[in-house]
Amino acid sequence: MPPPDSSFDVAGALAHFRAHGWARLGVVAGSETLDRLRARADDIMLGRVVHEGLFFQRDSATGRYEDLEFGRGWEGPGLGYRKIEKLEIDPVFRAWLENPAFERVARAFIGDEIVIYRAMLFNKEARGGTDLPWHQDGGSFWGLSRDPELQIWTALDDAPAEAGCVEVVDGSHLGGLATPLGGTVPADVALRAGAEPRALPLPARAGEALLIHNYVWHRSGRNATGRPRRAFTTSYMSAATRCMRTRRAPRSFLRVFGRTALG
Ligand SMILES: O=C(O)CCC(=O)C(=O)O
Repeated sequence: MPPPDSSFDVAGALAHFRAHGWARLGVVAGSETLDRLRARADDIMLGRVVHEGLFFQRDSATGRYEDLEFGRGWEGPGLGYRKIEKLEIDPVFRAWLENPAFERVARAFIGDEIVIYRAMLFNKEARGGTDLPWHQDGGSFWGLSRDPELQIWTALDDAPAEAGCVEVVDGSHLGGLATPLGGTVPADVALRAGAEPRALPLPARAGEALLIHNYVWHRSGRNATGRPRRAFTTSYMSAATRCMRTRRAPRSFLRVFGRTALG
């Protein structure tokens, strides 16, 4: 399952990532790995593999982000789930997010003590899925002592522009948060920044990984290919990061990659 970790230009990818807010790591997953991850994604959506504690959200009926429903969890077998979170619970996805290529990137960017904030599937089913507007992954909504920066996104299927590939506003991470809350970039802010004409599509082949800065404005459209477009992403951060929420017990975060740095 693990990709050959020596074949990636980690320094080059991280230099691009720092400057642009995103970078291509290259093809990290071969066909066997992809088959295993895709099958696992479908088994989880179809209820053939069940884990206590996964977070599910179905696509909206209209494909519009504004029409999404919240708090409903798993709603029965089907492939129309927009996202599934807490996939670190699942051994197949857990093994993937700890693969040696990602370990090299995370150690080079973060250091030796690494935890994850989240590990999730972004799914756009063959019938179209849901639009995801410009957003940033951080801010007070995330409730952390400092915002994470490094997300590694793996295409489980080909994700050309027509499938709703990830799009970014190149370099927008350098401007910090659009709002203190983080999350969706308000429409007027996006308009003033000229986000639409600056939108840079990042089509990806199945197996390819992208580094996505938490603060880079990113979005994805609906899938018009008639084929599923699944992607798995993990947010890595320093183990020094603390959960600041007070209304419930603070979260503790899963440590990854063990404690010993790769030689
Ligand atoms: O894959 C997608 O459509 C969205 C990706 C994304 O928003 C993320 O990885 O944070």
